[in-house]
Amino acid sequence: MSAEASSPAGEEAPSAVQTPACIILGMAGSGKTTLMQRLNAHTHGKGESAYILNLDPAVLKLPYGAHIDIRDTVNYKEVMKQYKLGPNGAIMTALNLFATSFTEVIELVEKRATSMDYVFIDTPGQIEVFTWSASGTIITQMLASTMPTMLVFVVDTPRTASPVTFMSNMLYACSIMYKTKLPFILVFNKTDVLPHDFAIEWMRDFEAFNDALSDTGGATYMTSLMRSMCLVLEEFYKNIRAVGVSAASGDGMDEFFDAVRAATAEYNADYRPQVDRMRADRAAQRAAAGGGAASASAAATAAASAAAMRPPPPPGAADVLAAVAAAKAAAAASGGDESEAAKAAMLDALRQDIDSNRAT
Ligand SMILES: Nc1nc2c(ncn2[C@@H]2O[C@H](COP(=O)(O)OP(=O)(O)O)[C@@H](O)[C@H]2O)c(=O)[nH]1
Ligand SMILES: [Mg+2]
Repeated sequence: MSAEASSPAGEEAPSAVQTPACIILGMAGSGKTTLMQRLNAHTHGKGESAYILNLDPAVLKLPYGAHIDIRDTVNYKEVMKQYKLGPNGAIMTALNLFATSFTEVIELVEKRATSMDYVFIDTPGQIEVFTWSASGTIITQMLASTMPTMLVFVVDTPRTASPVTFMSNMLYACSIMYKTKLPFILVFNKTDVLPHDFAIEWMRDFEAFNDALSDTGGATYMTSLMRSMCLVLEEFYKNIRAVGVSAASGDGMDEFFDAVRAATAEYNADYRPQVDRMRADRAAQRAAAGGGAASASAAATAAASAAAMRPPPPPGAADVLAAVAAAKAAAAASGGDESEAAKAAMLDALRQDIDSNRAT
């Protein structure tokens, strides 16, 4: 941290952690947790190591040992009682509460990850809790600004064999990729039950998918909608990697790790430059908080040029990150506890999300 703050402006930021972090996402029951177990076993089998995070507060039993487990910080059943929430609201609130300490989690991961080969992150059963919540976005962005981060979208292959289901799964995956702009790996799981060849064929060959669609319903309005959607998806397919695995049998692991390497390279080429600009931005903010008028104006210039170069991050997370950075800087300037200040700011920013969640 201090090295980064003291590096002269314009100089290449010191290379951050190079360990790839895989955020495992997918619909409930797609096999995220089983895949986590498999990835953990596979890495250890190869004499490599992995740092494991569980972000599912509602899971009863984990088939792998987690280095960081959300359940150690937040009691999901208590959250349900205390905030009078149903299961989904409680999972989301638990994730929000956990996010308030995520600055510390990141510091820990950053420290440990240098001696690890991979970081794997399990997410809640219900995908939307992670992908469409403020805390999920913040957690993703914080990881992505620390190390090569990729999204691993797990699909239940046997349950996506109908063209219409396949299409809706792909559109969902596509929406998440464009929301985060992170490297994306599509994992067709459970290939022991049904091989994923059909999916790869549908992704590569528009006509083959069209034929499959025609077989299912004829010329209904749905199929014509699907055909237009297909054109949208062609672009998505070009930008992602797809592999078939069986978390149960361990098939396809080598292909998966090839995809992780490719996604890491993509992160370093496309996403890392944005992160470096953000780092410069943050260093400038720190300088502004701690220095005199001259450094403040230099900071303002640096921040303005960084803002001009970078595509706008999704709303919400950016505000929260800025609020946290400001609170930390203020605490540092006044000799207060930075970590407590960051926590309070994060909680404040997330409270809105908790409230809107309670209303539904
Ligand atoms: N046959 C088969 N079943 C699997 C595979 N992966 C997961 N499952 C099963 O799918 C169910 C849901 O798995 P889980 O990992 O809990 O899914 P999650 O909700 O996405 O974390 C469990 O019954 C698993 O045993 C697989 O590769 N093959
Ligand atoms: Mg799970």
